[in-house]
Amino acid sequence: MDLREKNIAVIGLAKTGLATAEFLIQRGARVVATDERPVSPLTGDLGAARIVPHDPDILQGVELVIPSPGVPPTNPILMEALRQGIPVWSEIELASRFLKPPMIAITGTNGKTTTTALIGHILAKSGKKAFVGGNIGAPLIGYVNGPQEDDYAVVEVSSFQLQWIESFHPAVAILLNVTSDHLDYHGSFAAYRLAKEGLFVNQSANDTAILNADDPGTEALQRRIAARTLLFSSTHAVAPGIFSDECWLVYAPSPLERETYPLDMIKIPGRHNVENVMAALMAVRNCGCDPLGIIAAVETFPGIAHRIEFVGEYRWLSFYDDSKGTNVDAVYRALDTFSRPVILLMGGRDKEGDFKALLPVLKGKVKRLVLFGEARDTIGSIIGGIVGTDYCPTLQTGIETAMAAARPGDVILLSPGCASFDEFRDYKARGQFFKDTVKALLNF
Ligand code: UMA
Repeated sequence: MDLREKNIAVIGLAKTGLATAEFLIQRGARVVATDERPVSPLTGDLGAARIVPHDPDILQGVELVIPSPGVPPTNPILMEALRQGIPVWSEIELASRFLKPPMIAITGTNGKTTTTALIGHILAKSGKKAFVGGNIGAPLIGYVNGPQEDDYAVVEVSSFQLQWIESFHPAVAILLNVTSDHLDYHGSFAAYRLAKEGLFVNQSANDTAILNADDPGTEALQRRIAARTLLFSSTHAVAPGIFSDECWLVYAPSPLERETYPLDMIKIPGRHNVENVMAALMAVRNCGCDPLGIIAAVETFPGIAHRIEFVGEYRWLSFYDDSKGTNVDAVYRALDTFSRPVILLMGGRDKEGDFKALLPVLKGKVKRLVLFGEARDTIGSIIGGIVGTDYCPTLQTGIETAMAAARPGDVILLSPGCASFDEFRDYKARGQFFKDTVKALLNF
């Protein structure tokens, strides 16, 4: 694809937008760039991009628009571009047109960062070179701007990125699960699911689709996709695919092949992580990694930060940081991993979460519910009072309240079920604040 002299608008100038503008400039495109926040002058090659107001008028003469993932479809520039029939592509759509290594793409409401990191970890331990990026951190567009010397590109993709694709085409595509999230962006659960399912639309019979047999939408999806499908299930036997029984993962890619893997190779907690490992395992078997190497790699996978991460123990109290749990299903899964009484810290900025879905687990698992931040009253109006509930303006006061209520043997879990933006830059900053505050309060 020749980008020379093409007029392209880049909307949003954080990680993705800056990397996109840099790529486009190096390919000879004429770039106008805009952000709703004031932007400091761009330096180096990026200085060639013209910073313009955040206004639909910038679209005059523009042939392609690249919005950052965080730019919602209701953004006036995007709406005007669509009205005028100007193509809108996400950065992954653009990047995929220049990508050389085969792509393993991972999406899902929960578990996609863990699964992406795990696939990268197994490939590396198996002696294969892999780029690991996308929604997990390094934008794919930055990678295609470099030498691309890896055997595989392992790419976490979000529904925001999938919203604006045309020809995006992974060789291996994984959909881990779909539960309610980002309804404020997509408008409905159906639209959210549709965006996620975009992962498979350009696949052919030579590609592989890895699907969760326990997800209610999978059967219908399977009928619509052209790729060879492998299933995973943590509840029943499936074929072709992988399932878990009491002690083993049983992988049967065809009627004549069967491999078993010990369940206790998985050190990261929870049934959801068994599912993540099953999906990752099929992807890396597809890349030729051998079973013994896979077992050794899974055994040494430490998990990812801010995902049910053990912070420390003090006077028989255990602290866990699940700041990455930004939707209701993630909270459900986090609670499911504990057998001890939990004091749950939930709150932040609501994304129209379906909080009542927590009702079945609250009574059995949660000893006290500490709601904090902007969404505290909204959450409280739905699930407050089922167990003892506190309302705190900030995470700091929430932590202090949780500590005051705790007794030896309790778990204090931050699993917010909401976005962090009411108080923090992102979920990482929120998780780090939790860890630092807990450590300071306890004088670790
Ligand atoms: N902006 C506008 N106009 C708007 C809205 C935003 O100009 O109408 C501007 C903001 O002022 C800001 C920029 O756009 O300067 C922000 O863009 P962004 O939110 O897309 O930020 P990036 O730094 O580019 O990060 C994005 C992903 N962010 C989101 O999806 C919200 C990062 O995922 C991703 O790691 C990064 O690209 C690299 O691929 C974060 C995330 O929260 C971790 N993802 C969601 C999730 O995992 O649930 C999907």
